[in-house]
Amino acid sequence: MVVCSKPALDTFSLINDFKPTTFVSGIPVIDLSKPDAKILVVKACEEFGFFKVINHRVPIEFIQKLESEAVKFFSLPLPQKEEAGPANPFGYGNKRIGPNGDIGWIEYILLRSNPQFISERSLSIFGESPEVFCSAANDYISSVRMMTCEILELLAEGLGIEQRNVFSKLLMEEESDCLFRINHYPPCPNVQPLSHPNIIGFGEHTDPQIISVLHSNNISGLEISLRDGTWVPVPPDQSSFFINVGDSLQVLTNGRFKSVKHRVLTNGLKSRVSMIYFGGPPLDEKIAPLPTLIEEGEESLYKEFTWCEYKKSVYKSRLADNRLLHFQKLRAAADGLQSPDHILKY
Ligand code: GA4
Repeated sequence: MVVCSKPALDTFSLINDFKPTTFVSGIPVIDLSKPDAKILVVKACEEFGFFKVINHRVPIEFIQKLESEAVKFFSLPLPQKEEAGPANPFGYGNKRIGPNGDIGWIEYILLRSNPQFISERSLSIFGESPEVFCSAANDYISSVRMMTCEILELLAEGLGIEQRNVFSKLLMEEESDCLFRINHYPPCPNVQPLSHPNIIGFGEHTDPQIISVLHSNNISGLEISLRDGTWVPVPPDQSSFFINVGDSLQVLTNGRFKSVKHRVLTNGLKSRVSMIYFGGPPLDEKIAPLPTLIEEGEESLYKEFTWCEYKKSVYKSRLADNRLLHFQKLRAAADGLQSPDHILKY
């Protein structure tokens, strides 16, 4: 069982290590139209678990349409937004993230990404005219899903795996458990550089799925954690997508790819809107290191689990918990086979 790392908080999470970070733009940028993309994506997943993609072929109109629908929704009066139903886990959420006391300066819509679910929930989100939101969300999601599968196939190729769709098929199955989240980080009135510099929008965490694909408007706030624990701000770029390796891909690659820890800081003046597609496998899918990725003399670092088992433990955890710890083989932890921030920090 996963044990909560901290008692439930009624206040906003605070960042203990706040210090002004310098502008760093060393984040890998992958041009999906270039032949070296498959090599570079593997490198980025190994070094950062994170990269930005350009030339992604997701139509800009799809992005703009859905973002403007989202802005319309978030501008509604609170009681109307609440009619979308509380996010437990799907629906409209305000400040509360997940079921275990995490809180952020955020409101959001969390949905399953399949068209039928989107269509049912569009009714409660946009009661009067759900069609526009529904078609905007479905166009966006299907196009982003195609790009995600292309990236997963590049990763398989780059890793030298014969079965090109070994990862992408997990997202293509009808039973795949993919989610879609639209976050709105309103300007945070309390942020005054000297008094309260550190109220957070979305606390540090890794994503449990295989891969996450994020688009945001041009407002900063997203940060990723490097292997040495340094937080690096990700300069926003609304013409690109940002890709996160999730816990499940870390396991499938036996720790070769790193599930990236990330967080979102608040902005004192401007609203940030982000849209994230989470690529998850079917509930009964077994998650374990791919045998072709276990080199001679190497062992599997993780116990096999189904996505359903992992999800159950995820929903018992707090955002900042290291959820993979419970699925790691003891030897792996004892031998320090993984980077110390995976084993020792929690
Ligand atoms: C993090 C990634 C996705 O946003 C999410 C989140 C989920 C939720 O908001 O309901 C969780 C979080 C996320 C991991 C730990 C649990 C569950 C909130 C939380 C405290 C939708 C997901 O799949 O896991």
